[in-house]
Amino acid sequence: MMGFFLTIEGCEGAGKTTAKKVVLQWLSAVGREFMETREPGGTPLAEQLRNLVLSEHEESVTDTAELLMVFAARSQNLSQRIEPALAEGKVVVCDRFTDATYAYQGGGRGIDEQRIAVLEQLVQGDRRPDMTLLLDVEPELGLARAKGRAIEQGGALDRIEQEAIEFFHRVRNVYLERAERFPNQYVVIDGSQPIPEVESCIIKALQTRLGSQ
Ligand code: T5A
Repeated sequence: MMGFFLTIEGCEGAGKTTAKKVVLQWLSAVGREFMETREPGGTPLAEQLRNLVLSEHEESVTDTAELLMVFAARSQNLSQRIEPALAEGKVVVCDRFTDATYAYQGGGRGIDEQRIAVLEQLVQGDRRPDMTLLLDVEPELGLARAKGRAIEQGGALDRIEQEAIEFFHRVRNVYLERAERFPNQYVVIDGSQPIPEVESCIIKALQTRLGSQ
């Protein structure tokens, strides 16, 4: 069986974690082997890089340093976990991938798309997601949810979550532009719907793309 690379994307609080659970349950129910991971992260070293990206520092973090850290983490995750799992024919379910880099470092920070594309090619070669579930919500709603969850868990917002609302509007716009540009890859799901409706959209998309494999 061929491996399948599925990524889940969206702004803060769009419902990715909720979506991931539905995907994993569906894969178990149909008996498909899977491996789950997230970015930045997925390996011990990549998780350390994640902490560096998301935590606050006394010195300011340059946009280029942030970009390189997410790609350094990605290189580790690809070589240690993603490529081996795909080679074994598994479905890889990854919470965010390079589309997040285009959205956050490209849209949010304003780094030129061509510069990101150079690193994408260097780190990934021709590897691209087979399918991306984009949970789309207005940033105001997503951030309110993320804040609600942070309060519930007694945590604080991370370095990126503290950006101004305009940052997240730019992030969202890039995601939606990419969804239009790559219609075979993207499935856009309205993440502002109640959870049961979001779940049934996800299951429909999985049946369409993976049901016959
Ligand atoms: N990043 C990442 C980059 O800058 N560049 C990169 O290349 C990469 C890979 C990673 C951060 O790193 C950045 C982007 C991010 O800022 P993360 O943990 O992946 O962080 O992302 P977050 O967006 O912070 O993840 P969250 O956990 O906040 O959001 P989720 O997973 O989308 O939201 P979820 O499912 O936990 O839901 C949040 C709350 O809303 C409720 C849930 O119950 C939960 O309480 N909820 C709903 N409520 C009502 N209706 C619905 N439909 C709901 N769906 C969820």
